[in-house]
Amino acid sequence: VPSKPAIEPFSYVGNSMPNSNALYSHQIPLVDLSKPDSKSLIIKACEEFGFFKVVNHGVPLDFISRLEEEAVKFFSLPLVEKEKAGPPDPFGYGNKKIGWGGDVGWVEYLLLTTNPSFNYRKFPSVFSESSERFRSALGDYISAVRDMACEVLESMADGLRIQQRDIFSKLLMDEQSDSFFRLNHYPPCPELEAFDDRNMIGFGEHTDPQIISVLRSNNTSGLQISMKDGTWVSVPPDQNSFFINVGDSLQVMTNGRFRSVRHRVLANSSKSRVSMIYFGGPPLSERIAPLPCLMKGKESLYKEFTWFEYKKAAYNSRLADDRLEHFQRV
Ligand code: GA4
Repeated sequence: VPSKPAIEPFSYVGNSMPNSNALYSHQIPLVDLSKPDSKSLIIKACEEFGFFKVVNHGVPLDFISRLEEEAVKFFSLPLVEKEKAGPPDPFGYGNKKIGWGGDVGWVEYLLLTTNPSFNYRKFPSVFSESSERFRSALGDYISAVRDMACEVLESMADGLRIQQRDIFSKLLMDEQSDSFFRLNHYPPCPELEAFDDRNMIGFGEHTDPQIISVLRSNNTSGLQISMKDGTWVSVPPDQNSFFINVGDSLQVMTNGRFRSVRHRVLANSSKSRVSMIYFGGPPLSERIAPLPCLMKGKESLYKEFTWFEYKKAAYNSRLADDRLEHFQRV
């Protein structure tokens, strides 16, 4: 009889092993950005899943491996060193605690803004003179991934037949854009080996509040997305590709045509997972509402809000909450 798990305060979830209910990668929409059919595939994926994988993304693999190397170096530091960059307020180093509502996960992370000067001033222990490598790896990676996210957003605008191609991408390119960057480390959780019917939450289920998120991980599994009917699907990891999430703000701007995808990460019993995510958000003062050109006589499903108002509400919520509920028209 297996004894009680050693780690208590964390939530275990049902009996779906990371791969027991896996759909294979061909069931996760795959978009080749170099192909002419990419626009229509992106639209279909955003409507059905709010999620897809991209290849031929144009981000140099060298940018990815340099940043991963620096991230691994950072997470290998003694805890006291990492804690010099914490707690996250919301930026900084965090361990197990996520947000301010009591959520926990089997994860440690570094949450940053995409504004480099802020990061360097605030976290001298991370971005010291001697770690010029970390600074430059981060700068190169973020600007390449932001460009790719903008290309994807412009394909979305084209696919939706919106005249102004940069209607979404201009929000990420704005100097005042409130975009975040996150490095996550999910350590292996050996206690899980004793059970073949248990999982531990690495990062609890949630939707991303922003417009678009671009995720890349090493070759360790763990990410799952929720289908419309609520079933969880494991996403096979692919370290050379990116995964795109539709965020709540894009769901609102498309008046619900695109779906903000619910997702979560399960801990692995033997392998570390390292992920890096760019969250493309609008300026704080930006008004978020369904685009009139997408309404065509339809009612707006949402009340208008500023990104600042939405974020304020988000930080008072629990990870799993439906944050759009308050902004829905009844
Ligand atoms: C989810 C998406 C991003 O990781 C994040 C998260 C943020 C945090 O970790 O501080 C939040 C979460 C995320 C949504 C609800 C609030 C805020 C934790 C939390 C409980 C950086 C973001 O923007 O929203």
